[in-house]
Amino acid sequence: MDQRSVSSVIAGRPVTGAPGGRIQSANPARLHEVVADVALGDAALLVTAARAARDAQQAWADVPAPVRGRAIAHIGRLVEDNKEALAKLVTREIGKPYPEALGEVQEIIDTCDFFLGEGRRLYGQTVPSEMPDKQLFTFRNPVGTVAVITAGNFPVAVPSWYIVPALLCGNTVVWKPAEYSAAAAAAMHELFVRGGGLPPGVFNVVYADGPTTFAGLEQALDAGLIDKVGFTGSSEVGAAIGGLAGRHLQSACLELGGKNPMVVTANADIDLAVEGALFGGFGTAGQRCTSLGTVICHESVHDEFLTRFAEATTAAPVGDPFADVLYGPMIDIKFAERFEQFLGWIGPHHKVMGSSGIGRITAANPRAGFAGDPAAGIFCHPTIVDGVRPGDEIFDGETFGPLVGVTTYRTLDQAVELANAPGYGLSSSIYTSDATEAFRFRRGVSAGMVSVNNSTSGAEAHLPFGGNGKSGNGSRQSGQWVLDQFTKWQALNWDYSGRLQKAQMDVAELTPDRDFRL
Ligand code: UN1
Repeated sequence: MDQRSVSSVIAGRPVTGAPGGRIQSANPARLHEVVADVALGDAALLVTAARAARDAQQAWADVPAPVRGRAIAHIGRLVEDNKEALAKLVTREIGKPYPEALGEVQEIIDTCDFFLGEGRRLYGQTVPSEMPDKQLFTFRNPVGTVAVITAGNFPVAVPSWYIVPALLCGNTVVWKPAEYSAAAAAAMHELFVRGGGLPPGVFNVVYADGPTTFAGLEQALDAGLIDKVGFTGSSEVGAAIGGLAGRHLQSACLELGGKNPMVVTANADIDLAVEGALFGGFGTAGQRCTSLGTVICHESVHDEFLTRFAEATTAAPVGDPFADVLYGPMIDIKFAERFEQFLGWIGPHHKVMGSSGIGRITAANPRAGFAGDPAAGIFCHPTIVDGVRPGDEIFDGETFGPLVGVTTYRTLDQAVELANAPGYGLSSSIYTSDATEAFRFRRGVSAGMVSVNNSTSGAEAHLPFGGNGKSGNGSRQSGQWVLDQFTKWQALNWDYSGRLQKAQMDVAELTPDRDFRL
């Protein structure tokens, strides 16, 4: 299998040397297979990249928006022409099952499809003035230079949610992808630069570890080289990045963790709910920010749901992500190690189901029907934990990995309270055949995204994506809503009366007859 050599690219030139050291990005399904040898940068390199982006920004903003839209169109086409190759690389590097990886690449194409037309819109408004011979207008201006820092569970789709609209709006970009998905990142970067014919400095990529990135970002912000930060990752790091941006009077675009609830009501279609819980909870080995956290089941259907959910989970194929499986490996060893800690939260009052073991799947701790050799990679058993309740770490905290909690409720108000209790607010779902329940849940739940009779994951690429509470600061990505992240409104008033007309003062007023009564 081919092994790539990956290094940062700044102002169109690959960076030589590795001031931050070198790491190897391995295939998590076959750890002996190195996918990329990655040269990491240091904080100074991030600052250099920000300066290159700053230098290129004005000329990029001067390219007419419809022309930038055409660049996005060409990027989308080139990604489409390379869909299988990029998806294969995603599967090899982070272990996402191949059909899901194809879906991930499709999400880039969909994002380009949406924004190619935005180049010909990017509408401002004409607004009437309160005075004659005066006209008001609004314009969307690019924010300037954008730093995008992304996780590796969606190594190409989620970055495109930032990068495509940022470029379209006339910003230049420094992208810091996850180190463990560097090969997929490098491929995407090349497709974007070549496909879009992007001038040097418009789209830069820097590989670096987390602390180095934070230090470099701080220096770049201090130097006035970055105008906007986009970050997808943990709530903890998101809070630190949000704080850093805030100190520079900026608001970051944050897409953070989730503890996404699924309510199964008394009148739910149980088969559908089980299917949704299986995909939402264990698809991508539970490593989506939208993955199902806790099933909140009406007490009258709890036993039936749990039995069927456990059966379906026990029977689900796990293993080689190129085989026909529900899920493959953990995306990186650090996620497997953290997942084992989450499993330590299981207490004596919990009932564990879903597999023949818990934790790492090995020859000594096997999983029936496993596809491939578990010892070759980092695979974990799916785990259902029944009887979770507020105050349990496993109920309150995000458990990134193949783990789903189950609890019960009696009234819909209780279900909403349980759904909101962990304090996250990314995605949520309700299975019901009662429209009133669906709308009451929508109104009460704190999540930015709500599914009815659908799982918590699998949002379409042109609806607002984002969360509240510990899941984000209310920023939204995708569709028209993300334009407010990457543009600043400018208001223009133009007085052609030839005299100074003072707002609020030199305004004509018609005389109403306030004493009139019928
Ligand atoms: C993420 O896990 O960061 O809605 C994003 C979904 C995907 C995106 C997930 N379209 O599950």
